[in-house]
Amino acid sequence: MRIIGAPSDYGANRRGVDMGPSAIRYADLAAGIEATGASVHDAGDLAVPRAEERDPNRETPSTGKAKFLRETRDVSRSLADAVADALDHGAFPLVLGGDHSIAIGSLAGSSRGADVGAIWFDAHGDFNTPETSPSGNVHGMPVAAALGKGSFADLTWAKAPGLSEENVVYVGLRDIDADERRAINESDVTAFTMADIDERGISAVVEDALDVASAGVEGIHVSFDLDWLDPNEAPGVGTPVRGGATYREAHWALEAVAERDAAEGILRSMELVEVNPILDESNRTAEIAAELAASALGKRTL
Ligand code: 5AB
Ligand code: MN
Ligand code: MN
Ligand code: MN
Repeated sequence: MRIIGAPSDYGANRRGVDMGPSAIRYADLAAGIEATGASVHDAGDLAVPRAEERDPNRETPSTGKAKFLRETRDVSRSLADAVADALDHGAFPLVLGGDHSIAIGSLAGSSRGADVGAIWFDAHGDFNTPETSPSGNVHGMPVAAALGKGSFADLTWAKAPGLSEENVVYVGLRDIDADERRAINESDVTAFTMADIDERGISAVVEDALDVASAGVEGIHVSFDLDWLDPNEAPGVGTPVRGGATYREAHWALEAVAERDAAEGILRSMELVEVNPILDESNRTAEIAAELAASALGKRTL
């Protein structure tokens, strides 16, 4: 497997998330994955310019109020190439963010020349477009971008070639904007909220999510925003929302992904995003991210 760092914070409204890849590596990411029997090659970080040197509002007519869209495009393009290159060499791409805007690149790379599904573990829907976004922050837009919604339809780098709505599944939503809710409900994506987990349990929900994401495609991309967890577990995130997944629910979810992968070979690529070491407590959130990667890649208790 190949680790790819994407230290971009252009999609978030605050600095710090650019240090996520370092913090997750520092939390013994590679050793934890090697303990599963996988060999690890760390490809280092993509080159990302410093946000202080850039103007967030250098807009063009097509970018609307999306901030740093040009920088996001550049990072997304190089990340898409890095993910596609790993897959071409038979290596599993594990992408470390960075804010969630990097998922535009991961999805574009993972679905280059292949039909893929996606499971989105997140408090948020990330389904805004430059037209609907209340913040202008692109980390609230990557699902819409990858599906070619709104003005992203004109931006060829944003659309993930082999991704279709029918194979996109959310797990654990709990904070959606008004226009975003309308768009999700009108789309063909499948959305499980925290209330679904409360009612049915994490196990039933994740099994359903795996069925939907993997139906008729070559593999799935797992996009994991650490703010899916409850902020008491994972405080080092920029947009915390109460009422999130527990530590065990998060591990169980990714253990279920690993189990399905062992049976059907469906896991194609993964990313861990939104770890902000400035807001964290003793690197706790980065440690959880590193542990979760090992769970997804088949770490076993017995
Ligand atoms: B994250 C919000 N919906 O669009 C927006 O952390 C928050 O990648 C987006 O899920 C949160 O700005 C983005 C209010
Ligand atoms: Mn997100
Ligand atoms: Mn989120
Ligand atoms: Mn966030």
